[in-house]
Amino acid sequence: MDRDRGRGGAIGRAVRRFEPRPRLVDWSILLLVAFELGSGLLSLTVGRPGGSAVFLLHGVAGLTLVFLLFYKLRRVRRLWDRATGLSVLTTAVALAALGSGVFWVFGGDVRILYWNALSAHVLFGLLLLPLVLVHAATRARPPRRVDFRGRRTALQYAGLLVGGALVWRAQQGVNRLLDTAGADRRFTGSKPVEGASFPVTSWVADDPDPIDPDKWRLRVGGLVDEPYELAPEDLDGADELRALLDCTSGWYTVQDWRGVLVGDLLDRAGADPAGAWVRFVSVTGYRWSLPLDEARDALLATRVGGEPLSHGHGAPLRLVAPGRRGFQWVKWVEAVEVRDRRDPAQWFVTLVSGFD
Ligand code: HEM
Ligand SMILES: Nc1nc2c(c(=O)[nH]1)N[C@H]1C(S)=C(S)[C@@H](COP(=O)(O)O)O[C@H]1N2
Ligand SMILES: [Mo]
Repeated sequence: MDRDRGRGGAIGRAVRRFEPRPRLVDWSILLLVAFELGSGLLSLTVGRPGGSAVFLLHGVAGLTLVFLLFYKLRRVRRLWDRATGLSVLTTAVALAALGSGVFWVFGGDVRILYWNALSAHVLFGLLLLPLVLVHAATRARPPRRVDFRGRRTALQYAGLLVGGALVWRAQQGVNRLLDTAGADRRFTGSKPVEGASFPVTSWVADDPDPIDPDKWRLRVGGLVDEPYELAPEDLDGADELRALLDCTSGWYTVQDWRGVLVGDLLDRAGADPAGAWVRFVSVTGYRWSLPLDEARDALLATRVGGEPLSHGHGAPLRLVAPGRRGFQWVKWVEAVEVRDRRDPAQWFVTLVSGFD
């Protein structure tokens, strides 16, 4: 308080006016960190602009968290005890999560092996919630009725959220003005990769040997009237699709894909009325399912940009699923299965696929 009074001025007054009661600051930080983790993880599944609010809320809540951390840090006393080490670590990881998020948004990146600024951000984000929980368990006091009392608290929070939203808005403007590498991000945060060559992205261990086309067959089956198999030459179709591949590691590319429409493959097998989902399975076990109607419009591609797929991009056959994030575009597909239900195990299977 004395410090602020000394500083006086409009900023000092605004800082004091919007400062919630200390216990509320603490508990709101916990809440916002949980929200960031939830919205961050959810955002990885969003590929269509209809879901862009998830990214907006994630950004606004993250920037609001900056204000709350500011309040929190200016009141911490320099009293060392057994829990101080953890408190310092928690603060460092919180700043790293916020900093790496903002750094990425402004076009920053660093690359170390598989890692980039966005994946570091996700890692810090995952570490943060358990740290904050343990920190809270050692330090926090339950909020009291009086902490919530009054219109003042509601107005303070409204003010802080509006502040977060304004900073978010300003961030967009600054990004555009300075024309940073973050300016042409998609709403998912991914940055463009132009041209015919784009990264090969696979999960850590999902790395099969090149597939011998003479031995490989595509199986179309499940809930169909007549299951059948196709060889590579039967799949070198003329259906074309320009589609955007958006990887959750932060890049996207628009390519012309060529192959066979899944709807045509299914028509040939004859539909069972119970069919509602279509599962695409890789030779590695990696798999993803799409609702039947969406799957019909997806493509199984043998070519990209007029050239046959390379092994890394999924030869002889890979799924092209417009509007879906990259991890759902199964590579090295060997089976298309019509099913009556979704496949919750796919989340787990894709994460561990390739590990023995
Ligand atoms: C697993 C957890 C998380 C994931 C997957 C995730 C994902 C993302 C993504 C994709 C962006 C880029 C959005 C864009 O370009 O507009 C982003 C930005 C950001 N994230 Fe996270 N995040 C996670 C956790 C967190 C946590 C815990 C915090 C806060 C401590 C946080 C704070 C931020 C901030 C401040 C930004 C920048 C927003 C902006 O300036 O517009 N994130 N995050
Ligand atoms: N079988 C299999 N398919 C996969 C993957 C994988 O690891 N295994 N990676 C996915 C991810 S995360 C992305 S972004 C795209 C990348 O496709 P690309 O390597 O052709 O760029 O493939 C997806 N399909
Ligand atoms: Mo990806």
